[in-house]
Amino acid sequence: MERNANLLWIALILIASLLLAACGGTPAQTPAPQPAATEASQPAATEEPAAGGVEPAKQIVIYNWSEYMDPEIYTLFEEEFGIKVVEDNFSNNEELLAKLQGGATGYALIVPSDYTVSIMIEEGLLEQLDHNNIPNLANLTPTFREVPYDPGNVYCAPYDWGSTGLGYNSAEMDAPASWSILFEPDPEAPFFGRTTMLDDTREGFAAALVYLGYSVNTTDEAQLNEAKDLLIKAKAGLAGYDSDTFENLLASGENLLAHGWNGDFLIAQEENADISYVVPEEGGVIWVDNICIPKGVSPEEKLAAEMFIDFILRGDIGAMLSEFNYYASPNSAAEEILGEEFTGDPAVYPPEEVMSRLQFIEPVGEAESIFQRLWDEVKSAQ
Ligand code: SPD
Repeated sequence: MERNANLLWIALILIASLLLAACGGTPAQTPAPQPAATEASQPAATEEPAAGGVEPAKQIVIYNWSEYMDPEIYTLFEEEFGIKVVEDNFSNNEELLAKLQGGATGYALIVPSDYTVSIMIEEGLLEQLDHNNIPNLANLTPTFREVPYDPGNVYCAPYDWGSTGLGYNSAEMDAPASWSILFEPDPEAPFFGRTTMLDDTREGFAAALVYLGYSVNTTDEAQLNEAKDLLIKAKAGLAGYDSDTFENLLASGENLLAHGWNGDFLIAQEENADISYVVPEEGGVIWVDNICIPKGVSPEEKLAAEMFIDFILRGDIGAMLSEFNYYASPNSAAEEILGEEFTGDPAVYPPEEVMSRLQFIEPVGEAESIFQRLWDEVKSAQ
C-alpha cells in the first residue's frame, strides 16, 4: 500500500470523526442506519432457519486478543441462537498469523489487524463472507465499508479501531512528551525498571522508528538496524515485554509506564484514576482490528461464525463491545447508542492534531523476515 493511500485513509477516518463531532455524536450518514435485526425480530434458537440447507454449528471457537470481548456478548448470543462461543487468546498479529500459516484448525473466527488482513488475503488464509448472512454490515460507517486492505468487506468486518502510545501513572510522573522516555533510559527515573513494551514485532519497531523520524513501514536495513540498536538500549529500563497484562500492571501500581493500546489504558483508568494515555510528540500507530473467518472451517461453523459477526454488528451489541473495551466503533448504529459522551472522548476518538501524527502499519512483503530477525535479536540481547 502506498504512503498516499495511508494518508488518505487517515484523512477518511479523521473526516468521519470530525463529522461525528460536528453532528453532536450523530453519525454522519443519512439516513441513519438501523440495526437490520432487532432482538424482537430475532428468531428463537430452535427456529433458526438453515441457510442453503446448512444448520449452524452448536459451538465455535474465536481466537481473539485478551480483554477484547465482553463475555456477556457470548452469553446473549448463546441465549438467542443456541450457539456457544469459546474464546482463545493471542498476544500479537505475528502469533495469530503463524498459527494460521502452520495450518491450525478449530478456529471459526479470528481478529487480525489491518496489515495482517492484507497478508492473510494474499496468502489465501481467509474465507469470503456471505453477506446474505450478515445484513448488519449495513451498520458500518461508509469509511469502514471501504477499508483499503479489504474494500467492500469481502473477507472481514471491522471490529474496532484505536491507537498505540504510552500509558503512565500521572501521580508518579509527568506526561511523557517524547518516546525518548523509553529510548534514552534514565536509571534515576522513578519508572526505570517499572516499564513495559508491547511484545509485538511491528509495534516495537514502530515506536523506535517514529522516534527516529522514519516511516513505521521502512524496509531500509540501515534504518531498521538503527531502530534495533535503540530497542536494545531501551531494555535497560524495562521490566519486560507484555501485550496482555500491561494495563493491569499499571493499574496495580507495580509499573508506572507502558507502551500499549489506548483502550487498554482506559480500562486501567477504571481501576486506578491516576492512569493516563498519551501519543508522544513524534507520533504513534493507528490501527483497525477486524473479525474474519479463517480458511478451512466447515459450512456449519462458517454459518455460525457469520451469525456471530452479524450479532456484534447490531447497534446495541456493538455499543456493548465499545463500552467494555473502550475502543472506537466502526459501527454508526452503535455510535448512536454510545452517544456524545463516548464518541466525543478524545482518548477514544483522537482529535485532528493527534490523528495527523499517527501512521498505519502496512505489509512490507519480504522485509517481514528482516523485522522478525531483528526483533529476535532485540529479545535475546542481554
Ligand atoms: N486488549 C486488546 C487490544 C487489541 C489491540 N489490537 C491492536 C493491534 C495493533 N497493532
